[in-house]
Amino acid sequence: RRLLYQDVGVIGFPFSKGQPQPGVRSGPAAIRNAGLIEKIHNLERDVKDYGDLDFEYIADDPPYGLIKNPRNVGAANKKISAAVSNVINDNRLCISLGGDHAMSIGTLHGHATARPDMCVLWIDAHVDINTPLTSMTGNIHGTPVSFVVHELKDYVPVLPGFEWMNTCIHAKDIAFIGVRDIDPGERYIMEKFGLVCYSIHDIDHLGLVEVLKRAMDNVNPNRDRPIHISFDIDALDPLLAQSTGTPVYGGLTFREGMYIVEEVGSTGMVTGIDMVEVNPELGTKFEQNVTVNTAVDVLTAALGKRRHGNIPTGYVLPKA
Ligand code: 4U7
Ligand code: MN
Ligand code: MN
Ligand code: MN
Repeated sequence: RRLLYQDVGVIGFPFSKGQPQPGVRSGPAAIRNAGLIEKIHNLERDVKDYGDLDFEYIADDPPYGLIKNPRNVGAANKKISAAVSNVINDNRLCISLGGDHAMSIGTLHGHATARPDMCVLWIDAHVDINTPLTSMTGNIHGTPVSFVVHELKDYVPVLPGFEWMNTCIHAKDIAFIGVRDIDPGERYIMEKFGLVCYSIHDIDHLGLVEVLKRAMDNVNPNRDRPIHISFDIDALDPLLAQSTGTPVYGGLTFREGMYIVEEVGSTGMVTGIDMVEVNPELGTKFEQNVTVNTAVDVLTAALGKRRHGNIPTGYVLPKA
C-alpha cells in the first residue's frame, strides 16, 4: 500500500473558547502525559512534537448575536490553520490535539491549504453544522463545519475575527459517522445540501463495515484523496468518554471506534487527524483516565497499531 506520509507531527491546541468549559484546554497535556509520543515512536514512525500553540486572549469580545467569543475563536483558528498547513507541508501526518471542536475550522482550513484535494470523515455524536444564525447555544464548537463548506457561504455571516478565512471543502467532501444528536436547523441543512450522514441508527441497521465502505465511496470513491479524520471523543459511548462537555448516550463502542480508525488508517491516505473535546477536568478520576487512554488508543490505532499484533522490524525469533 502507498503510505502518503510515514512521518507524524503532533501539535496541541489548548483551546476552549468554542464552548463554556475551560477544562478542555488541558486535553493536549493529558493526552501527552498518557504517553502518546512514545507510543507513536514504538510504532516505528518518525514523530516530531511541535508543542502546544498559545493563543492571545482578546478581552474585548462581545457576542455576535448569540455567538460567544467570535474574535478569540477567529484569531485562534487563523493561527491553527497556519500551524497545521506548516506540519503537512513538512510532509508529516498532522495530529491535532484539542481543545474543543471549534478548532477544526482551522485544522480543516490548514489541511485544505496544504492539500486542496483532501476529504473529511467527521466522527462525532453531533454534525457541528449549525451556522452562527441557526445555533441555539451560541457555542462555536457546534458550528465549525458551516464555516468551511462552500455551499454554505451565503448562510454564514463573516464574524468579527473571521475576516481572514474562506470556505475550503465541498458538501460532497465530508461524511459524518456516529451521529445521534442533531438540531432542527442542522437536519434541514444536511438535507438541503445533500450532506452524507451515517447515524448510530444506520450503524445498527447496516453494520459498521458497510457504513464505512459507503462513507469512503461517498467522499473518496477512487481511494486517491488525502483523508482528514476529525474525531470528537463524544462519538464514543459515555461509558468510554464521560470526560467530555456534551456526552450523548448510545454511542460507538470501543471496538467500533477502533475499527473505524484501523480501517481508514490502513489506507495509508490519512494526512490529518483531530482528537477533540477531551476534557480531563470533567468526571471522576477513573472516568478521566478511561477517556484520555481511549483517545490515545484511537490515535495509535489510526497510525498502525493492530489488535492482532505488530511485528517490529528486524524481529528475530530466538532459536533454542
Ligand atoms: B461538539 C449543539 F445544541 N448542537 O450547537 C450546539 F446540542 O463539538 C451541540 O460536537 C454541539 O461536541 C456539540 O451547541 C459540539 C447542541
Ligand atoms: Mn460532539
Ligand atoms: Mn464535535
Ligand atoms: Mn461534545
